[in-house]
Formats: sequence, C-alpha cells, structure tokens
Amino acid sequence: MKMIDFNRRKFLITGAAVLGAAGVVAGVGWWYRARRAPHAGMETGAAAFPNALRLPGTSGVLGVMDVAAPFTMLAKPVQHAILEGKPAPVLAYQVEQDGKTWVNPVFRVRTGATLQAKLSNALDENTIIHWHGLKVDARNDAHPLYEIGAGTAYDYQFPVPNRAGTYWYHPHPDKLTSKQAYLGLAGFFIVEDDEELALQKALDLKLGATDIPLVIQDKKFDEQGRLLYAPNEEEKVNGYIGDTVLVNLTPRPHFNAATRIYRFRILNGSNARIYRLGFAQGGRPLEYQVIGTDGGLLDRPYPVKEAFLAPGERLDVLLDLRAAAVGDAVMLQSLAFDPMHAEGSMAGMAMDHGAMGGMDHGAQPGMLADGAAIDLLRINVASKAAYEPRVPPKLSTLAPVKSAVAKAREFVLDLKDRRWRINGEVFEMNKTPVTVQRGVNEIWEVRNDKASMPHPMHLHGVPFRVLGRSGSPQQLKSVIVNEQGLTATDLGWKDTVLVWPGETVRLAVDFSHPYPGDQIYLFHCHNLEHEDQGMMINIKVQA
Ligand SMILES: [Cu+2]
Repeated sequence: MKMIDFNRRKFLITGAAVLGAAGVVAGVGWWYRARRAPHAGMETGAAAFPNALRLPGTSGVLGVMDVAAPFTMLAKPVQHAILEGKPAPVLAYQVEQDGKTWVNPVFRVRTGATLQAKLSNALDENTIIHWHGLKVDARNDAHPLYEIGAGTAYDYQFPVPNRAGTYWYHPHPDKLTSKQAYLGLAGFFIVEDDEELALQKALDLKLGATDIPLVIQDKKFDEQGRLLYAPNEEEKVNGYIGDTVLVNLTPRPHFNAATRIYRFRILNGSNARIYRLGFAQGGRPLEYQVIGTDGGLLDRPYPVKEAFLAPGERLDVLLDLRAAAVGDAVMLQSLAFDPMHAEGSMAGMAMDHGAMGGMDHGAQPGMLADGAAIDLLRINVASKAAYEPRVPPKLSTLAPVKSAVAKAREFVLDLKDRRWRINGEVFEMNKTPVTVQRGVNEIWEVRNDKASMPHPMHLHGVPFRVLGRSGSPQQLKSVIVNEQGLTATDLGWKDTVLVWPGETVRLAVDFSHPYPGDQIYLFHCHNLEHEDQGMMINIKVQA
C-alpha cells in the first residue's frame, strides 16, 4: 500500500514536470484517471453503507455540550474504534462536567456569552487550541506563540461576539497542526442568537436530529485500524490525502431520514482534500439550498446543485426530502473535479522517466485520488413525516461591505524550492511582514500563481467578505452565482476562502475590534501540510 502510494505521488509530480508549462493539462489527465478510480461511484446500495452515521447526542463522542460554567479540555490519546472492531489510539479533547464525559464536544453557545476554558495538555508534545472563525484577541486566538508544553495548561477567557454560525476548534501549534488535527483533535463550535433560534423554530430543527453537523475527513489506516500520518516529501507539497472518507468519524455511513427538511452543517475537516458537494437520487442531482457559510446565515437561501468546500470552510444547507418516497435513497456525494495540481511544472524537480511507466495504469487499487468522485453518505428515506413549514425567503440581514479608502493589499501565492510561499516568504514566528491599523477597512487581493494548486486561505480573528473572483478555472463556471464571480460558498461572512490556480480573489477585511494593544493574527493556507510547511504569515493589527 505504501509502495503504491509512493508511485502515484511520484507520477503526479513527474507527470506534471514532463508536460512543463502545460501543467494544467496534467491536472485534467489526472481528473480523467480519477473518474475511473475504483471508488468512483462504486457501490451505492444499502449494503455498501452499513454504518449508522454518528449523530451528536448529549454526551460522548461529538456530544452537544451547552457552554455555561467554566470547563477543562484535556487533550490526550484515547482508544476509539473508528473502524468497526478495531479500537485504536486517536487524539481527542475530553471534557468532564456534571458527571458526563464528552469527546470532541459540539460546543453550543449564545452570542455574547463568555467562554471560560482550560486546555490541559496530556499529549507528549506542544499544543494550543485555535477557535476557528471566532472574533477574539490574539491571546485567545492561540497563535503558535502561545503554544504550551506537554503536561501544562492554558486558560482561555473571552466573550463570543460572533453572529450565529457553525464555527470549529482545532490545534494550532507550530509545525504540528496537521498531525494533531489528522489524529483526531477537532470539534464543532455552534453559536446561536435570536435570529438563529427563530429559524430553528420556523423549520422545526433540532440539533443532532434534524439539524446535523457533518464533519468530512479523509484518512489512511493500517491493518490494525490505526490512523497513519506520515507524509512523504511529495505529500508535504501536495497535502496529505486519505483513502477512507469519514463523516462524523463514521466510515461508509448511512442516515435514516423522514420526508421533511433537514439541515446539514457541513465542515470540511480534512487536511488537504477539497470536496465538490452534491446530493443525488438515482444518479439525478437534487437541488439544495445554501443558507449559511463560515460566519453564519446568508441573506436568503441560494438554490444550488453543487458547491466546492475546501479544508476549513463550512456550508450550511437545507435538503428537502418531502418529494421523496419511503424506500428512496439520496446520496451526499463529492463529484469528480480537476484537483488542479499544476505545481509540478514549476517545482524544479528532476524528471524521472522510470516513474512514467505507471502513468497509463491510472489510479491504483486502494487509492482515492484527489478530485475523485466519492459517495460520502447514504440518506435512506425511511419514514413519512407530516411536515408543513416553508423555508423563509429572508434569513438574515448582512451588514453592507464598508468601502475601503486604501489601495488593495496584495498577497501572492506561489511555490519555490518545494515550499509554498506568501509574498515570497515562508513563515517566521517572530517576523510581522504585514501591519494594518486597527479600525481600517482593507481590500485584499489574493493572487494564486498559475503553476500552483488550490489554496484555502484562512484569516484568524477577523472575518471578511469575498468581493470577487477573476481568472477562475473553467470548472468553477457551473457554480458561480453572481456577476462578481462568487460561488455560494463565498457568500456572507467568511474566514476561509479557496483560491484556485491563476485566480485573483478580492476580500474586504474590517480591522475594527475592541481589544486593547497590538494583536498578532495569522493568514495561512488551511491545507494543513502547507500551513505546517510555512504557508503562513503574521498580520499585526496595530492599536
Ligand atoms: Cu495551500
């Protein structure tokens, strides 16, 4: 298995290198092979999805925990059988309160509430928690400057000013984020406000039953069911791709539904894999409504048939099963796409003709290529429901984007000597190449090199709006929803935005905040191998 993987990666790099400037062509070729991959649209029958999707209960793994009193999060290895009958060590956040235990809890909190938590590090290395998407000061945001050693603890205390939305938390220590997140450390952080509660009431939604957080993660396992994390040099450049896709830590999952509306809060918690999400019934794509993104509800529902979701991003969707009949099945899928690995053409790597022999053999058995079609979750329509509600035509009011006075600030993404760079640099802990003034609205222009791969760029502490995309690849055309070239995933308040090769993405960032003193935040790629390899830059917000 390891051999196979090595050969495939080797091909991916050398294939692109051989084709030189036509690196994009190599990407397309890869896509066609991916479509022929054995997993692509493999078996969609009930027998192929034997495992009940893990749903958030009131405790245990992914249990919902209402944040009220202070609590302690113990980061530690635990035994957990992701694969049936194969208990194996994973890393987890464990919380104990009122006689109950949660593992990677789904935190639920009201806007304006204060979170008081102690991180206790029972790992054998440094760690720190980043509250992804929350508006907090630098100390609570957990820049790796604040990482703590094994056996020590860190106190968080901050009000949650965010509007309602699906946020999350995960580790952020220097150069260890990818490994720790991959081995299990991650969870949802759901914020609610009056508007959100009104929507739940209008659509009769209940968290864990009809309002379901779904975290999608691709993993590799060994024979004993242990998670394998050992990226080789190619995988550090490409990102670490798994061959088993889990939804809520469940492989090959099914969910028994009734004929009503369901809400899915989808988080791409994978290290590097992008998904092109669609629902289908009998191979026919179903329309669904995008109602929210990273930073909460949109102004209205946006009907789509597919949407890209990159690592770190969230998509809040409604699926209407009222037209379905009992006995029907609806698949949540990732559709095949060109992963656009065009980076090899500029990577300056030596050609290896020996590896080309494997080129025509396509994806190897057991591998799940980047961009391959994947059946993620089988939704069995199992019962009839009397369900009257209609989706409200208006969901929320988004504050208008403030116009910026300054000229755009540029961020250029490229690859040199096998390291991904932002503005020609790789991360240095104590260097702050970017200083912005607190209170200023800036326009950011993020430009990705043509000979590159897609980078999901994440900004800490400060949410932004996506203003426009240009130079987008052809495959984005079918998902663009407005004249600015945005996709449904780009709408509303964002903290992570996907930038495809050759694209320029314009952002509006509002740097006003209430915290005294200078704040050091981060702007980085959420392909976690890229992040750990230094595709990250300090952003100083000067008081
Ligand atoms: Cu990246």
